Amino acid sequence: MSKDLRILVLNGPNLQLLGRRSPEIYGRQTLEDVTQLVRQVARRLRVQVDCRQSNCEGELVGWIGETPGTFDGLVINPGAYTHTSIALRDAIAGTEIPAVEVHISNIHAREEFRHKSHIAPVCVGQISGFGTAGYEWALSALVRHLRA
Ligand code: CA2
Repeated sequence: MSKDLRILVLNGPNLQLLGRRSPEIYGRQTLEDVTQLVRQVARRLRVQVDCRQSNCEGELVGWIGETPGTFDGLVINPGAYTHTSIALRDAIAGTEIPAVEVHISNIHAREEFRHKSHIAPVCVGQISGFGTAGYEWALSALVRHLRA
């Protein structure tokens, strides 16, 4: 019996607003709905998940820094820090944790400042534009990568 994989699922700034504002961009599901979806997928895949959200860059960096020995992989929607945070990128690169970046909206089809991700180059891959279903695919893609 293989050991359960432990996956940290991080959501960045303002994602606590999901389902309450801008449904034309982000849909109607709340962050709690996303967390339920991720937990359901985790049960099906037989992995452990810990879902957290923070508006604070330093807190996200701290959580990533604590992953060695505690988590095997990371699913992250860095929110607007995607486009600004070298600190988050360095945290992922520094811990060498296999990570998948997820976005609800298609960042490449939006304003130009959203086209650049500082995070994607240190991730296994990026899923963008499939709504909250992207979290399901990010988790299953990461688990498949970790088990390969
Ligand atoms: O599409 C995504 O998942 C984003 O990461 C969402 C970020 C945005 O800055 C990225 O460019 C793309 C914004 C998260 C804030 O979410 C809100 C939800 C409802 C109402 C207002 C903001």
